[in-house]
Formats: sequence, structure tokens, C-alpha cells
Amino acid sequence: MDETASPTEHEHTRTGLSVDALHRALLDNLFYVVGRFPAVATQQDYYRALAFTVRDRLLHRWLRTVQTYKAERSRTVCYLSAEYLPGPQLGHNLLALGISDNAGEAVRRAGLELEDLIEAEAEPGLGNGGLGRLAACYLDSLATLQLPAIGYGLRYEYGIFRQRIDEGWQVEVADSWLRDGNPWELRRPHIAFEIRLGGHTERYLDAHGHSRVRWVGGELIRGVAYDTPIPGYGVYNSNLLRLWAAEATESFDFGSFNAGDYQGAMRRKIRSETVSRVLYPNDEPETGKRLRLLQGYLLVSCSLQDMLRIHLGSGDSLDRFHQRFVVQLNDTHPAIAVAELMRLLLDEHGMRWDPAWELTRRTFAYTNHTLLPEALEKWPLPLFEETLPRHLEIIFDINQCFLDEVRIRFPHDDALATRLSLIDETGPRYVRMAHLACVGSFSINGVARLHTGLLTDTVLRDFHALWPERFNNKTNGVSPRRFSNLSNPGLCALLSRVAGPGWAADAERLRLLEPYAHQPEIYPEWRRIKLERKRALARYIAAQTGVAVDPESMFDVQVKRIHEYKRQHLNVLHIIALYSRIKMDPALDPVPRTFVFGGKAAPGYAMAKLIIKLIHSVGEVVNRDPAVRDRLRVVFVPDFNVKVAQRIYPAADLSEQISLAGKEASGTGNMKFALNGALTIGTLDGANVEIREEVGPENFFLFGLTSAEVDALKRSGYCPYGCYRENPLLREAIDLLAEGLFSHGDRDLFRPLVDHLLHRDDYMLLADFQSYVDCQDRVDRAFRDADSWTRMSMLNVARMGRFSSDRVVQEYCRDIWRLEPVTIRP
Ligand code: 26W
Repeated sequence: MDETASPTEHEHTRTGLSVDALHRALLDNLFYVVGRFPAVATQQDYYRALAFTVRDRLLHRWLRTVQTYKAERSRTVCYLSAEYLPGPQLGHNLLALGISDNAGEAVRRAGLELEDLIEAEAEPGLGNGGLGRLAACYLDSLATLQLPAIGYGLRYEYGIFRQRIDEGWQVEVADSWLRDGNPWELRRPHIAFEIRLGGHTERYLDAHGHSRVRWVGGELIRGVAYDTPIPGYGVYNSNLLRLWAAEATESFDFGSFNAGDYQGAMRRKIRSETVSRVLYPNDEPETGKRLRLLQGYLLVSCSLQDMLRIHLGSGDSLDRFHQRFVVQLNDTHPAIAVAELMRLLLDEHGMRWDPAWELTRRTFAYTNHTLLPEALEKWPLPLFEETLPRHLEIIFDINQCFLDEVRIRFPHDDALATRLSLIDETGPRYVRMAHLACVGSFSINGVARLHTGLLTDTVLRDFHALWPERFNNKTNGVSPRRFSNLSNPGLCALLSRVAGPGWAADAERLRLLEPYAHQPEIYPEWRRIKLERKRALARYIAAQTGVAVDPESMFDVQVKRIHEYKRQHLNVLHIIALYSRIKMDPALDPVPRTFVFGGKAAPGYAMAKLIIKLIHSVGEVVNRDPAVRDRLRVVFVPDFNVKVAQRIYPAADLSEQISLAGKEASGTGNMKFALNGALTIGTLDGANVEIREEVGPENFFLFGLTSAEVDALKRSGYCPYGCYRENPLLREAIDLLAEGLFSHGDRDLFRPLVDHLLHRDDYMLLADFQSYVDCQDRVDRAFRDADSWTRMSMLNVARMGRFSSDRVVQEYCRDIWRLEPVTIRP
């Protein structure tokens, strides 16, 4: 697209928003772009034709936005993230443009249903879980708040694997989301940068006699930009998601080809492209994977080179770079950016060390998303030296200056210097990426109040002692557009009636619902909306799993990545206990419950995969046992992703947020459930603490140890076997599991899990078991009183405004990014 061309020429044919204009454009694009005519076109074809039709309407907003930001040299935040989970785009973009109804009518006129076209879209699964989805919610809020922003990421050819379940076991299937092309992206061949890998460095004197370094040798690969528009909701702004794809500098090595080495001719091309081939499917790091280091470097180097291109291209001077751009590091995955900006300033732009360092640490801000020690990325020095030799030199120099400063402020405290060092010298040497991020950033934040507190008390305690002023909390939020308007239009219509149509861009207005929570006349409508979503989910579950669930039962839902700290297996222990209580006392009449699970396990995480098998195995027995099957049902919804999540959150009655206190940094599913009227059963962990404060303790089912009690019990010596011995119900549940009741008598299948619980139980399931069971009994009693449950459900929604991602983005803006909104006029 030529940025100088004035937009008006094509206004009416390619920008009309009326039913007629959309219908005509749909058929035009079906024929001229997709190359199909109605008689033979498939739903996929019509989806692509409609996508191009909507994209045309977005391009104009995007162009105006880019031109305005450029003309005004707007201060811009660049969000550097290795992961994005934007979800399906069609419905979201129609909502943002405010043309969902017109498009629905235009599609109906072509003889199809908009729903089906929306269903046809393969979502970009460029992330693992919370961190990736949060990035997408933030881009949505930045555009909606008219804040100049660029989301930088990687265009993985294969995203997070598709999850198929085979005999109860997870099977990973490659996610070829680009197979049918991606109508929402624009390849930008003219926005491409070379990056070097390997090689060595050479010192030389430049023309001014200054000692400089050049990095030579190794291999070069290219990063090419693919741009996707991110439209704001109800505003004209459309920001940018720029994803880099790796390519060979030479797409074909003629030399090898002429020498008859045909493989060789392609080898470099294939090698280069491998860098952005696939997303790492782990949401806990595994050290030492070279490709992962290359991915981080490709993302960072292309993004910083692009920012410098834009900055210098606008005639601005290098020393004002940090005034034009602020860069948010989404966890440590892009932390190499600190060393890369120094390299670009020193080696490519001839800046001296001190001004370069001053500029660098005034550019970056770092967000930490996990406390799990094993999750703090560190790279073996030899790998770093071999792959990024110049960066290792710069990291050593940064470390030198840093430790000098530490020793001046804390003389004689060598232990502190060792703990703070960017280099872990305790054993084999590693580069500590979290330390590089902290030293190179002016702001360090956690993602929930408890998490930030634990960060400053534990893993980053020494940095907090050094620079308390850099630390701040930014409690996560979620996009109401994606997780209410788009997922739950029925509820959204009611909310627009009581809180006004614009509530989704001003979520605090949900408070206007509060008085209605005390007026029973609205309760039937509220319950009808929930029941409709539950029926829709029941249909989806039947289609996906063959299991019939009763929409009238309580939908008790736990959907998130499978991980021991999230304790899906504690949920299963409760189900087994409830099952055996009913079997032992048929008079026990618990409210009928459907336990819904969903989530992917990292392919190499055996215990997580065993937990998925356990859920299916318990479901198999419970779902076909005549003694309980009309009161208990257990289902696992496969391939949990953003699209599936949009079906599940609106249909939930109870939201399971049962992680061991101190382990879940924040959680964001907890917010999406409550925003859709589900009540939460949870521990005082992550953002649960703040959700409970907002909705009121009386509208939240709390159980379990606090993080302080967890520490105390750990310190005093935790004996899980003791819990087993002293609690008959717990013993019964574990014994049933150990005896093979859920594994056709095979005692070996779940032995690893049983042994771990009885002898290690790192995540204290047994310690929290009775408190959890008692709490679930309270839930059971509460659900029987439909009106009080409905009141609590409405009060949860009314008090969730604070957890809109708009609120937290405004806080980032106020405390860290210091951006001014820029209104784009049509
Ligand atoms: C290197 C592999 C890897 C990949 C992803 C390590 C760590 C991660 C992420 C930090 C894991 C993640 O997604 N963390 C989640 O981030 C959410 C958004 O802030 C929080 O709400 C969750 O509590 C946190 O687990």
C-alpha cells in the first residue's frame, strides 16, 4: 500500500458499510480475490471473501492512523511478545467496525449464516496461554483507547498444537493455520531486516580513533514483516500487529545448484526459515534450546531495527529515541533486547557507551508473569557465546558497570553481588535473562498485587532492595469486547440495556447493574441467558465428545493449561470423593453437576498428560455408573483455545481457580468467568484476591491455605502422608485411584500420581483437600437457592469493571508508557 495515496478514491465501493455495499463487496471479493463463484463456493471461500471485504474497511482506518501518528511523531509503545493469542478475527473486526448486523444481513442475502463463516476461521494460535492472550487483550485496549502502539511478535508457521484425545490421552497435531492463507495479514517485503547468527567480533579504531567492534562471520537470515490491523472498538484508530517471519537472505543458492548439490541449494533456505517455523508449546521454559534463543533474537533485532528506521526516517535524532518509543518486554523471552539496542547504538550508530546505556535503560520496561523458579529463563554461556558472541561481550560490560554500582552501594556484600550478577557462576555458567531485563529497564512490574508482593519478597528481592522505585504492580485485565460482546451477546444486550450501549468501552459502568441484582423480576431473564449458553455448550460437547450433559445441572468448569500448580487433579480428587460418598450413601442428594475440563499439556510434561488421562478415566466410570450418572457427569473439552473459550466462559456456573496460593501470578480466566456471571471457588492466589475484594467475600467461595501459610507449612516440614492417614474421605479417594477403579484394575497407570501425592505433593493438594471439599459443599447448598445464586451472579458481573484490560492499560500509560491518546478523524 502506498502511504502517500489519498484514500478517498475507492471510498464507496471498498469502504461502504451498508448491507448493499457489504453484499456487493462480498460477491466481488468471492469472484475477484478468492476466484470462486457462488455455485461452487464453499463456506471457507465465503469466509475468505467476507474477510477481505472487512479488511478493505479496516485498511482505510489503518492508513489514516499510521499517517496521523507519523505526522504527529506520536510517542508509541512497542509491545515485544514471543506470544499472541488474538483469537478468530472476523467477528471481532465486525464488532469493532460496528457492522455485525449489516454483515449478517449481507451474508444472509447470499444464502449463508454469518455464524457459520465465523466458525470457518482458523484462529492464530501463536501462544501457549495466559501471557499470549493478555498481549492480545492489551493490543485491543490500546487501539480502543486511541493510544499509539505496535505489537511486535513472530509469525510462527505452526502455532500451538491442535489437541486430539485418543483413548483419553492427549495427541498433538501440527497446527497448519496458514494452510488456506491468512486474509488478515499483509506481507511487507520492503520492511525486512538482516540479522546475524554465530560468527565472531573484531575490534577496530574508527575514523575518530574511537575503539569500535564489528561482528562478522556466522550466517545471515532475514526477518520479513507481516502486518495485521488491530482496530479499536467504537473509534477510528487501527493499530498494528507486526509479526516477523524468518527467510533466507538468498532464497536459492545457485552455486550449489550448478554444482549439482540440489539439496544444498535449498539447505540454507530451509535452515533460515526454521527459525520461525513453530511456537514452543511449553509455558514453562526448558533451557538450552538454541532455536528458542534464535527466535527471541529474530523478534528483538527486527523490531528494534524497525523502530530505529521509523524514528530516524522521521528526521528525529537518535538521542531522542526513548522519547519516541517505550518498549514493554512481555516476560524475559525478549529480554535480549537490552543487549541488542546497545549493540545497534554502539556498533551500527557509533554512540558512546554511557549515552547508549542511558538511552537503553530509559527505553525498556519489564513485566514478570511467573514466580516458578524453573520458569526464569537462563541461557548456558557456551550457547550464548556460539550464537550471539557480540551480545555476550555487551552483557559482560553491562554486568561490569552494574556490579561496580552494587559494590559502591553495598561494599563488602559479595554474596549480594553474586546473587545480582547477570551471570550465574554457581555451577555451569548461565546468563540470567530476568536479571538482564531488570538491569536494563526503568520499570519492573508483576501482574497482580499478591504476585508483585511475592516478587519483591522472593525472586527479585535483591533488585527491589537496589531499586524499589522501579517496582510497580499492574493487575491484569481482559477485553470486554472479546469476552463479553463477542462471546455472550445475550448477556451483552441486557448489560447495554441497564448500563448503556457503550459500557464495553467503559466497564466501570457495569456498576449500574448492581441495583438490579436486588430486583428478582429480572432473575428469570438472567437465568434464561445463562441456560441458553449452557444448552449451546452442551450441544458442542455432545458433538465433540459424544457425552450428553444436562444444561439444568451446575456447570462446574476448570479450563486452563494443565499444570500441577493449577491443581486440576485436586478437582478430580473432589469428584472421586463425591462419587464414593454417593455410592456409600445413595440418600446423599447433591445438586446435579457437570464437571467440565479443558486445557493443553506441554508435550514433554508427563504428569500433566497423565492428569488429562485421569480426567477421562474418572469420567468414563462416573458417566456410565447408573448410581450417579444422573447427578454427576465429567467431560473434557478437547483443543481448548480462544474460540472454544468463547463458548465455555458464558456457560459456566462455577469457575475453578484452585491453584496453590503463591503459584498463579494472576490468572485471567478467573476474570472472564466472573464477567460472564460465574461464581468463583478459589484460593487466595493471584488476582483471585482482588476479585474477591471487588465482588465481596460473600459472593466468592474461598478455601485453602494462604501463601504465607504455605510457606510456613513448607518450612515446618509438610507431610502429605499424614493428611492421607488422618482423613478417611481423602484416604478413600486415593485408595480407589490406587486400586485401579478408574483404570480397569491397572494399579500402575496412576501410580506416579498417587506416589507423588502421598510422598511429595509439591503443590499441597492433600493439605487443601478437606477445606476444598467443605467449600464445594457450601457451593452445593448455595446453588439450591436459585435466587440468591442469581443475585450473587449479577453482583459478580456488576463489580468486574476493574478487571477490564482498558483499566490496566490506562495504568501502564499513566505510570510507565506516558502516552497521549491520538484521535483519528475519518
Ligand atoms: C519459556 C517458556 C515459557 C513460556 C511462557 C515460560 C513462561 C511462560 C509464561 C510466563 C507463562 C504464562 O503464561 N504465565 C501466565 O501469565 C498470565 C498473564 O500475566 C498470568 O495471568 C498467569 O497467572 C501466568 O501463569
